Amino acid sequence: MTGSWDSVWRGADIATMAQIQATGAQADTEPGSDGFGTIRDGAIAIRDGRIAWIGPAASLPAAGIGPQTAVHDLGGGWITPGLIDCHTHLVYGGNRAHEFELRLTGASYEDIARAGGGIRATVAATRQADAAGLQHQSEPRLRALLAEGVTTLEIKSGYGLDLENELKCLRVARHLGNAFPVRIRTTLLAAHALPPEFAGDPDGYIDLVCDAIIPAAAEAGLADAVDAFCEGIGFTPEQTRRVFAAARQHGLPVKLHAEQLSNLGGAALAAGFGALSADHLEYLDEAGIVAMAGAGTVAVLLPGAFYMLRETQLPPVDLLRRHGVPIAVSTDCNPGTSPVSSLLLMLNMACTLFRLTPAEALAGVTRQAARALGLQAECGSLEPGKTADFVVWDIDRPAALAYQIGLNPLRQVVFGGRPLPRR
Ligand code: DI6
Ligand code: FE
Repeated sequence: MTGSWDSVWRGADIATMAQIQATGAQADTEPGSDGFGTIRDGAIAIRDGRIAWIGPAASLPAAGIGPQTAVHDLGGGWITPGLIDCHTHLVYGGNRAHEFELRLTGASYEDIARAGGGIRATVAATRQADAAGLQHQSEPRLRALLAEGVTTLEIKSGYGLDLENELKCLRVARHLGNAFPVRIRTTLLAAHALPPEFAGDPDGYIDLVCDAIIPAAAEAGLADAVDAFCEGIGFTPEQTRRVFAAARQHGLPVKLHAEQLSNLGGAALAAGFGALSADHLEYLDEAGIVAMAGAGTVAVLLPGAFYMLRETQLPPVDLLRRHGVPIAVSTDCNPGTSPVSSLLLMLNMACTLFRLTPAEALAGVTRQAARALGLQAECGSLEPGKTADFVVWDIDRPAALAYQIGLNPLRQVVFGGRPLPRR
């Protein structure tokens, strides 16, 4: 090897979360065989912010450790990839605690939306805030996620609903990525709800989205993807198709809020556009699953929204498994249906509510979440060449991350090879 490493971290077990090859026998000592890609008593060597070597500490090539190499002896614990929250609406103004109260006395989410509350209430508060105010209101949510080891995060717009305010939200999201040690991907979700000024004219609003908002966001480099809410209280499949066609014209990949409250065939539509992900999916049917499997579209499950809405229809997890659809898990951090800023809690809920195994749930907030953002070559698992984003936890087995509620066992975050200041 040429030259020495910048740093080495050793003396912890590692859940690499690297993909297991489906074919070929897996020796017990190789990573991957337990679903966590475990390396016992492992070591990670870092150069230029990337993983240069990873394996059992006993096999670490001594030649890589030079006088400049910072060697961190951990003395136990577990290392996982930095967590990835691949579906959030983290940038918004105000809150909807009052609607929470209304829902507890019997009003449904759809009732409140039809009465002008819901998403539109947040739109009013978001439009009212300037960029600095919006950032200020969003920061506590971001800090909470970072405190639990999130190193990559998606943020959607969708509470501006006009050109100026959608771009404002995307700029705030980008700015958060510069101000905090986190990789942020932005998604334009202008087709989230009908703004009041377009009441009765959804097609007119979709014209604005396709002809003005998507082109402007693409031109300004403010969006990494385009999303829509395909639902009875959102937009029709035909309107969604127009949004996707405009995204494609501007070279932007798509994602979709699909089959959350009803089955409109949104997941299959999204798969037809090679979508990165289809999200929610409680009402997804097998035809949609087959389409997703064929397109490599990730199923993003959002147990926080399921829980808050007291939904009873479970996403078809067994069928997703059977068809080999990758499953990710995320907070859906938003003021209405998922006021959640804890990805660790989502690990627990993915297991208790959706019956994911702890290994599937952890893959859902690492490797599969990276895939849902098109970042699988960059992060989401600990392998040579990938960014050195990882977390050291005070746990004795990875399942503990999904097991404990309200206890944060995080010891240390390393982001792009740099250890972040301890809490
Ligand atoms: N589905 C959701 O769960 C969120 N948006 C969406 O399309 C809810 C957003 C909100 O209620 O503010
Ligand atoms: Fe959402």
